Amino acid sequence: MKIVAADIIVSSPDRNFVTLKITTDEGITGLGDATLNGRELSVASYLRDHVAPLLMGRDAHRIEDTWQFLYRSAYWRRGPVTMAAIAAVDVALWDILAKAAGMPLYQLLGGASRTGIMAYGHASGRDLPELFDSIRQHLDEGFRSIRVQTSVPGINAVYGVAAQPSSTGQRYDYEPAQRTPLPAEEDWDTRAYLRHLPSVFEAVRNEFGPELPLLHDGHHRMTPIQAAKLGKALEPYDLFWLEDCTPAENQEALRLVRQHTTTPLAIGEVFNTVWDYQTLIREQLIDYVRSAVTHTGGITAMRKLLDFAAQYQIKSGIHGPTDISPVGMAAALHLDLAIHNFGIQEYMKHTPLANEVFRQSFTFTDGYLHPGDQPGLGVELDEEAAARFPYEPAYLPFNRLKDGTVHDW
Ligand code: KDG
Ligand code: MG
Repeated sequence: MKIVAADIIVSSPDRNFVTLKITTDEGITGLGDATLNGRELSVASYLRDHVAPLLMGRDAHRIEDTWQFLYRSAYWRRGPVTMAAIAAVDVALWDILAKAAGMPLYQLLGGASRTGIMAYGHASGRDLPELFDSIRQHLDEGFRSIRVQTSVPGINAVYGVAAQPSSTGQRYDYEPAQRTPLPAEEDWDTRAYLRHLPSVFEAVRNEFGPELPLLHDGHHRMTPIQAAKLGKALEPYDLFWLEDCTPAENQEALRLVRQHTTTPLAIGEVFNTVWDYQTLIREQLIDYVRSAVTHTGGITAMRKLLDFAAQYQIKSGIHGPTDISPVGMAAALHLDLAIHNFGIQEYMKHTPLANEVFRQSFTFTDGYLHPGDQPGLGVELDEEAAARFPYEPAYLPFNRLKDGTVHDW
C-alpha cells in the first residue's frame, strides 16, 4: 500500500487547525493533527515543503521506519515544529493501518485496557460564586474530575479563567490564542497568586466535599521554591495534580519541589520528546506525563514514552485543550484506552463550528470518554466545510510583571 498524496489543510473554524491527509494507492486516507497554537503555518510549511515530497511512494505500513526516517534524516532533531509534523504523519499512518485492518485503532495498540477514559473538565471563575457555578455546571455536564482556575485580586487577566474579557473584548474562554496582530500583554504577580490560591481550594473543598478530584495548572510561572511552597500549601486540599508548576525545561528544578511536597505533579505539555522527561521519570520527580500525542511525535513516540514512565509508576495525563483538533483528541483516546498506565485525560469540548469541519465518533458519558468503534481514528474531515474558514493569524498572550519584565505565560 503506497502513499500517493499528502495534503495539508489549514482551516479556522473558530480557531486555527492544521490537518495532514495522507492518501494511499488503495484509496484509503488517514488524518493527522499538525496544529501548533500560534505557530500553525510553520508546521504547515514543514510538512508541505519538506515532508510531503519524501512520503510519495513509501509503503504506508512501515510506520516505525517512516518515523525514524523523518526524525533522523532531517539531521536537526526535536523541537515543536519538527515533532508536530512527525506526529501528524505518524497518526495519519496509524489511521490508515487501522482502517485497512477494519478495526478501531485501539485494537491495534493491544486492545482496550478499560471500558472508559476518565476525563477532567475546566472550571473557572473571577470570584468564588462564579467558580462554584462553573464547577456545578461541569458536574451537570457529567464531569467527575475538575480543574480549578481562578482570578487573583490585583491581576487583570489570568490564564484559564473563562469569563474574564480578552484583549479583543471577547470572553477569554478556554481559547487563549487571540486573533490580534500582536500577542496580547497580560500581567502577573506570583506573590499575589501564592497568597490567594490556597484560600480558593479551601473554599471549594468546603463547598464540594473531600471526594471530588481537583486539579490545577500553574502554567510554568513559579520558581522551584515558589512551586514547593504552593504544593505544600495545597496539601490539605488533596489535589489530583498540580500541573506545570515550573518552566520544566530545567528538569533538575523538580528535585527541589519534590523534596518539599507530596502534592502530585504533572508536567510536559510543552515537551516534544522522551529526552525532555529523562531525569523527571528516572528520578520519579513527577506523577503524570502531560505530553500531547500531536506535539510529541505521535502514537509511536508516545507509546514508548508512556512505557518508560510505566516502569516508574508514572501515569498518563494527555494534553487535550481545544488547540488539539478532534483528530489529535481521537489519537489520544485510542492510546488512553489501550495503555495500562492511564491516569486521566484532559477534555475541552470543541465549538459547534469545529465539529462541522471534523466529524467525530468519540463519546462522553458520565465522566468517561470512549473513542468509538469506527475503523481507524473515527474522525472525518469535511474539506468543503474546512475551506469555508480560511486561516486567521492568532497569537497566544504573554506576561509582564508589574515592573515591565517579561514573564512566563
Ligand atoms: O496553546 C496553549 C494551550 O495548549 C495551553 O495553554 C493549555 O495549559 C493548557 C492546558 O493545560 O490545557
Ligand atoms: Mg497546562
